[in-house]
Amino acid sequence: MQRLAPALRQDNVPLDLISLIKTILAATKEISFRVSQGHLGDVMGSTLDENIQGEVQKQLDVVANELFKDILLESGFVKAISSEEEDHSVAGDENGKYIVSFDPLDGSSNIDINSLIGTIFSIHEAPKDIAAGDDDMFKQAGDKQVCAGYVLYGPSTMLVMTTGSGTHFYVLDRTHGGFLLVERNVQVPADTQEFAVNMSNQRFWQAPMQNYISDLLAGDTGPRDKNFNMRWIAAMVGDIHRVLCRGGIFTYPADSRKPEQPYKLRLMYEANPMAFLLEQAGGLAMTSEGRIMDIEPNSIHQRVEVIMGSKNEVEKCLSYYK
Ligand code: FBP
Repeated sequence: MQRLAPALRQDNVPLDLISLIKTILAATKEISFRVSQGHLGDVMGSTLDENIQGEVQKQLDVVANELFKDILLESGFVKAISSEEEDHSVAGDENGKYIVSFDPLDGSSNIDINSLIGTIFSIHEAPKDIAAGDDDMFKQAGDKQVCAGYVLYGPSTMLVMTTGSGTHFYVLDRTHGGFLLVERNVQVPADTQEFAVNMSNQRFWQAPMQNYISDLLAGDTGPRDKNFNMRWIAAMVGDIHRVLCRGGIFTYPADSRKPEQPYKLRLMYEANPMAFLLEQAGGLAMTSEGRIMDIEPNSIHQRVEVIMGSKNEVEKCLSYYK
């Protein structure tokens, strides 16, 4: 099996980007070890602090964020980072060629139940005309990402990544400590009979999403004329990984629980990287108004509606909004 660096060179990835990717993966290997320690590692439970999203931070959120931040900022490749756990972007090397947005631990609510969690990252080139400490550097559309991926801390630790030449799967080989390529150019089936949504929010959704999901639930007794199964891992990395493996539709629709905040998932370090991975695997990644990677960000913690996965099923869902 091919190691990471030769696999990336085969995709003509620039050497400094390969070095940055290897730096990111060094942090995820450490996180993978800490996660695998569970109660033995004294990283379970919550801190007394809240992040800028108003979420109580888990100890592992903080540990993972510090690990990631330190390793990236001292690497020399990074002009600045933006994290789910940081109020603002953090300056790195003024001459750094890249900027990195990341969710150090996605699916935090799964930490204490030993369920699936992961790290999500998105890399853009650093604008030369904006200072390292300025959040405006990150206001670049998802379409300008040069690399995106996640590391899933599950029974095996998996890396799923794209640099624009397809989406590839890698597994962490604990014997020599490196990621090995296990599947190149993953393709998402265009059709599916599996959907993922937090059903408990149904009464707060807009009418088109209510109607779409009701028709899925009606199965072969309804207009879709076939039965659908539901899954919800409550960690985007886990739900999207399943979609990449066997197809499906994943959605976190707009809802009226908090009218001032209709969306849950974050554009820069959740929706955009997943969108790049899915599109490179033949899937679609949309809001009810358009393509996620066309969105011009207005803030580093901006939230968006998410409807992504198998191409034909996403198009079917969007037809309810017409
Ligand atoms: P964080 O855990 O990084 O805050 O991510 C948000 C998230 O956990 C997603 O991974 C997941 O898809 C969603 O929230 C789960 O939402 P809910 O709590 O409504 O099930």
